[in-house]
Amino acid sequence: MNVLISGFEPFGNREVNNSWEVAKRFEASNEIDVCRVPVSFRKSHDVIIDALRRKEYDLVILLGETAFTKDYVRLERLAINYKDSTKPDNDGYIACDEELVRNAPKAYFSTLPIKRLTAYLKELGHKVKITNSAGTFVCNSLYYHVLRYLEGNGSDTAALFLHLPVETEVVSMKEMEDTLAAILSYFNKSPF
Ligand code: PCA
Repeated sequence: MNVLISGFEPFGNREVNNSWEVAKRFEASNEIDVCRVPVSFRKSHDVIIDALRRKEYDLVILLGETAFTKDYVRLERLAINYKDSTKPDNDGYIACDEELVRNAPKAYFSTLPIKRLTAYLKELGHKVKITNSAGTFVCNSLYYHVLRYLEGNGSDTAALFLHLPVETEVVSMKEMEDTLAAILSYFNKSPF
């Protein structure tokens, strides 16, 4: 099983990004490629789409961090064709009430059966929740572009975005890592 896991570089006033800190823990694993993505509306998806062009993956897990949730890892159900931000991305760009792609679908949904997956993770005691908005900043943009690319190419590659908390008091880094490992083992046992 070939898996691609991505995490973002730091942004805002943070010196690390938990998504990259977790992604890189999987660097040495067999069959897993890991890549670090810039927090850039313009460039983030190019990094992933280039990787998808070079190699066939069964599963792509995109990771990002969010300050809006402390108590659980968010399994993002969908991405919307929209960007709007109060803070600049790492290129200094502030999006204002814009579409990501003109005349394109309003949303794309994760191609994983995330209800089943979430139930499985909860049974194991992981702190997870399905959420229905990945926001309107770069994470949503990356997710939208990747899902659009996969659908447009009739790809069988499954994709999911996970938002990890910035704060690690309730959900530790180890717990985030274990949650991701559980998702991979679920996928291994019963490919979606
Ligand atoms: N979080 C931001 C972008 C990069 C990241 O880790 C977001 O939620 O859009």
